[in-house]
Amino acid sequence: MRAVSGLLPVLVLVACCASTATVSAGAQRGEQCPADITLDGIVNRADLEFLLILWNHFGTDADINNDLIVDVFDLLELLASWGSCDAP
Ligand SMILES: [Ca+2]
Repeated sequence: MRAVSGLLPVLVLVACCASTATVSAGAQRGEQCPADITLDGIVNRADLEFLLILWNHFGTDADINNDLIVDVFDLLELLASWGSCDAP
């Protein structure tokens, strides 16, 4: 039960935001800021939405670490990069 309740915030976020996000398979990630999936110069909620929508998918733009699957390691990298791509 504890594991299920831990996933609840993630599931709620996906449910709430999946309809408003758009997925562009052709977008290229910035080399300076690979977690900036949406290429807007900042790693934020929009990037998190893309990652969660594409969770467990292969060969997508949300595969930040290029290991061919979107998983917890991509999420951790995104969270570590949170904020402006120009920040030191
Ligand atoms: Ca990955």
